[in-house]
Amino acid sequence: MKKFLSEAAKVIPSERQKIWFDVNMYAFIHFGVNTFTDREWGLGNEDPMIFNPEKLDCDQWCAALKDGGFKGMVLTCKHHDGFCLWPSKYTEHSVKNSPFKGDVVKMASDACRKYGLKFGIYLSPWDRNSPLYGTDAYNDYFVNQLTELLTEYGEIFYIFFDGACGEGPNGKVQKYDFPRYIETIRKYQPNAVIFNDGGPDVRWVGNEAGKARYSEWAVVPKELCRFAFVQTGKGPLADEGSLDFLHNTDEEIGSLANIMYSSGLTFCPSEIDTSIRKGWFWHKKEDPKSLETLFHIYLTSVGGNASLHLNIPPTTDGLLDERDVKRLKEFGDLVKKEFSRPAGVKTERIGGSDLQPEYRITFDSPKAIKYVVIEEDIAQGQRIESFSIYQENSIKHSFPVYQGTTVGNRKICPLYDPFALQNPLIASGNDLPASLIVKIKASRGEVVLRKLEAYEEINT
Ligand code: FUL
Repeated sequence: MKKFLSEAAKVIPSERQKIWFDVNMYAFIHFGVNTFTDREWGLGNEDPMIFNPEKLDCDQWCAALKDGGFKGMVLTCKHHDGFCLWPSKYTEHSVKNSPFKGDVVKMASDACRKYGLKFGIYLSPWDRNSPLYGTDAYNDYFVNQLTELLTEYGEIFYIFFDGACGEGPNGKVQKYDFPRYIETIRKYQPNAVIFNDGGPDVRWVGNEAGKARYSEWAVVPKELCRFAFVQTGKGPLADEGSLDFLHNTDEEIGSLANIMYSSGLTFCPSEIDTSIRKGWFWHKKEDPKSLETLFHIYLTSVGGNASLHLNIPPTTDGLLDERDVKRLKEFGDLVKKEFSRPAGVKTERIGGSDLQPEYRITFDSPKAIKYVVIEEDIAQGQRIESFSIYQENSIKHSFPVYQGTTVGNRKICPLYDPFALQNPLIASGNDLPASLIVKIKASRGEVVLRKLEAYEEINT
């Protein structure tokens, strides 16, 4: 057991996963024939003539994303309807036969570079237009299209593979050749992470509603991520049972109880993909989510050892909707403001053991602290299982003001939620703390923190 835990503590990210964790917040752009038919899933028989975004301006997209604090953009180059936003050599079902004519992938990737955003692609394996779908030749067609995107548009940081797999015109279901797709990506864009329901580099959080897990592990059983690189031997109970049931929709994935039954662990963090509106494509009647909802999604995704992939769909004009642009700016401003005043003048380890260290963050005077941010040095592994935060002020308190489980890349602990009532763990009438204690209560190996900071409340 001890040997397995120390192996689990040393499961580490690849270089490309480290880059992806740094990007941490990127936008999804769902755009295509569905924008013009007001649908979410196209049928594959749309006339390319309907695609005509007369005011298309990818600079406008990028400027709004920058205002929102996003560091990358992922474009739906081809959705399930098979319509390509670039003039692919391998099909007529693309922008080249639309009145628009231009190469949207080129315009979007150029704008990203101009604005310092990373560029990524979504290429749907499910293709309701291709006559080849459901045959072996479709995999060649798909790899050819993938190769065009990987070789003609500069650096790609991320590729999203949708798990959806429907019936083709010939009634057959396509068997996707994922190992070949992955090999193609590694060949042309070795730094790009691949998202798929179960990895290899980034996995789906299990819902599209923006809901994060309470305890999110990046170190997970290989049973969940069949293409990911396995870094440990089997768990102590692997021969006594199995993890056949494991799916992304489970609440418990990397927990101690589960990993004991695993035949090996891998590093595969999760992404929270959700839309700023109800749908993925633009529909005039839909409004953006509230600032409160978006901010909570931020706190639990970026602040919950995952990344946030937020969809903002362009309109039929080819511009981001002004309602969304306004919301993005409010969101970016709020995130900036909430984390603009670090309060600690001294952060030190004050005791405990390597597995249960205790830290103190001291302020120059008593302060109203709104958030504590804890980061593990994820490059060395994810280890913390649980922790508590205590206030130090004139009264001696032995109860915590915050209790958490996993940490990983970044844990944002809101002591006072800006949209909620009083934190029930903080008794009203307490005087403000002059310092905080962070106590790690359980971990799988020596705790190595990259950051420990408290942020003061800002009232203006
Ligand atoms: C899903 C798709 O079916 C949706 O249309 C959307 O693209 C979402 C991101 O993934 O599986």
